[in-house]
Amino acid sequence: MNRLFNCLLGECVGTFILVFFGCGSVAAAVLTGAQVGIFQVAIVWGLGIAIAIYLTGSLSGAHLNPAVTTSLAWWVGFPKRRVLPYIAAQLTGAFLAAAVLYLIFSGALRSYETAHDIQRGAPGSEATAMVFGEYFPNPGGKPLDEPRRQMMAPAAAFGAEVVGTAILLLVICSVTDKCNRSRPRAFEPVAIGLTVTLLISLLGPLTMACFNPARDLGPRVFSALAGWGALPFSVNGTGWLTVYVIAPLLGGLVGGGLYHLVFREAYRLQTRASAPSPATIAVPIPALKSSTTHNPMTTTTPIPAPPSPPARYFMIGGFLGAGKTTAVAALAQRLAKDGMKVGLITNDQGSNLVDTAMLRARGFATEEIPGGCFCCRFNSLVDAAAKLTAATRPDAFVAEPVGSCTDLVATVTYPLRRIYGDRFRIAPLSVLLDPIRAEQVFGLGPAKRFSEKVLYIWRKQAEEADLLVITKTDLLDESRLNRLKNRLGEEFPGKEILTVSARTGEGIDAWFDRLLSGEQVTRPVMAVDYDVYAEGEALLGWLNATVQVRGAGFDANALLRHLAGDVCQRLAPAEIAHLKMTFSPDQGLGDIAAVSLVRSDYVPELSFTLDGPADSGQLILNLRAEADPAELRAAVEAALAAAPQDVPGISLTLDHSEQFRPGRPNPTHRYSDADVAPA
Ligand SMILES: Nc1nc2c(ncn2[C@@H]2O[C@H](COP(=O)(O)OP(=O)(O)O)[C@@H](O)[C@H]2O)c(=O)[nH]1
Ligand SMILES: [Mg+2]
Repeated sequence: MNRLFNCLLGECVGTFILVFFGCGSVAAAVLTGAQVGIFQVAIVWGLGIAIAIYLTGSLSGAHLNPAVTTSLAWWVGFPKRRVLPYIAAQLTGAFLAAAVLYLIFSGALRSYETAHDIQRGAPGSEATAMVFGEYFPNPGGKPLDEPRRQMMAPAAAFGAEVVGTAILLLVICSVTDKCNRSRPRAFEPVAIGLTVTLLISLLGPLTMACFNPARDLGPRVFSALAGWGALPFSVNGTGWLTVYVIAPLLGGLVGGGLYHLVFREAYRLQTRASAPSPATIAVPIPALKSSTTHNPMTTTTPIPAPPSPPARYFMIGGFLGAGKTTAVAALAQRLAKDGMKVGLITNDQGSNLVDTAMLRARGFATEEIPGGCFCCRFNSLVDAAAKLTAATRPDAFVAEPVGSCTDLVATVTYPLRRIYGDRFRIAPLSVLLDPIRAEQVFGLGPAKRFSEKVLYIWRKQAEEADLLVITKTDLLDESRLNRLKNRLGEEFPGKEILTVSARTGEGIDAWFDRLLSGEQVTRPVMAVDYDVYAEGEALLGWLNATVQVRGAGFDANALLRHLAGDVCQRLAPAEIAHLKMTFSPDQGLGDIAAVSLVRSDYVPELSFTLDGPADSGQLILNLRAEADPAELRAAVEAALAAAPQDVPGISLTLDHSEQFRPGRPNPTHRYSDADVAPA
């Protein structure tokens, strides 16, 4: 109830501000000559709309217009039961703004009427009634005579309002879509306001440019009560209904439909980068001297013609929960800021990745490789790069391998260099370390929580790093950080160690500068005991699930945090390596909530939050822990069943769930020292 009240307050106050500035600028222009020309009125309207959206966007979503509300309900799933309350609030806000303007301008109105011999309510008094409702053609402060009426047929006025509102809705939906990579982010309200400015500049002289039934009907009704009587409903016949109510509603549906059926998919395609390549060529892969496993002499993997210069290829490795996805997003942002187009590649043993959802929600072109690690799905990795190239021709790829994967140099980066050296410039391999987990491994902090075979993978990851990057340094004081650095120096002599915090930004630039300035240097291939590696991976249970959530105005942020804590408790004493969840509301335009838990003795942290309440949506859950997959499933099912007790009014349906232990790693290629000897 409280949330609905906030929404209605937002709509009422927002529409009040919009009409106050908008009709206020018309009143000032007509009655006092304050604004010279249509553009000055239009820019005040536009800025007024932007301010109204900034003020109320987080309360109600700032529809401020029945055409927006009905279009979102029709196309985007805005709850239908909220449509009428929203419209009522908008009409109330518009009516109140008209009343306040009337009080402020009543003296000016009277003087103007006296000076121009206008009798309020009599024919010709549309000259002043236009301060409130709208008329076609624009009276411009004068009675509408017959020759002027001839210039604007009702059908043309209807068409102008449909087209104007359609453009407005298309812009609103597109600039607020998180997958539209050229959206103006913090300036979304300004872009929407300026669109109205442009539309008024063009169509204002004709229909007065309504595009919003509340903006017209609220003040029109007020003017009828304030002395203009029946005139506001008779000057244009039934135009008050057809041109100023029906046409904007229709235009809203058309614009929303254009976005939903064409633009929305196009933005997602761009982000998914799954467009087929029109210009791909088949490249033979040369014979390899792989020391293990199958070695196809040729592949039909289509590789797009090489970009020039070769694309940069960054791989950000590290154990589960080390901070890889966070770093990948930060690196992608930095590369984009440097003017590069970026393609991201995520990877998992299963499907339905939280990481992919999070990176796409940030608007990055992201390709997901499910069903196995990069090393075992080398051709899929190359395919993913090809798809991204076909869609957006990135200058740089950033790949995040599975957090339980090691031996990436011998199985991924060296083969990439050897086979596709003309297409990729491979950056040094970064391996990220969560400092608290690292302290545990070295006995510097709380007791070890994983079995030795799992920690074998952790150590091998660190051993093969070109750059060892201690993340989350905001969690440690300087002395603990120095102690950890010294210990890492002893364990991995000669290794370049960097320290960063994505949260505070400390060290990030230095790391990225290092990545951008260097290329991977060939070193002897690391020895790996694949039996121990396989046993370590198999100790980790893996669960990926999707869940449908329904309710009425529930707090999705609280739901995620609660579920994460509950799953963790139910799994104890098994150690969680990473539990992450996203919630994507059905009625949203790309916003998501996300939570992450990286150790059983820690707290679930929200990395994305939803501003408002949700009614329904999809939850993606990824859980990796040292436990039997059946136990993971039982803990998740029990937590889902118990959730409605803590978040009343919701129902959760497990749509899909896969739980397993990763199979034995079986790399497509594995290079030996002989393969990588300098040419
Ligand atoms: N305190 C802190 N937390 C971080 C930092 N970077 C990432 N995290 C958190 O660590 C958790 C795991 O991060 P994520 O990037 O998903 O790790 P991944 O599993 O290696 O991809 C999330 O809750 C992040 O918000 C950081 O610099 N400081
Ligand atoms: Mg990740």
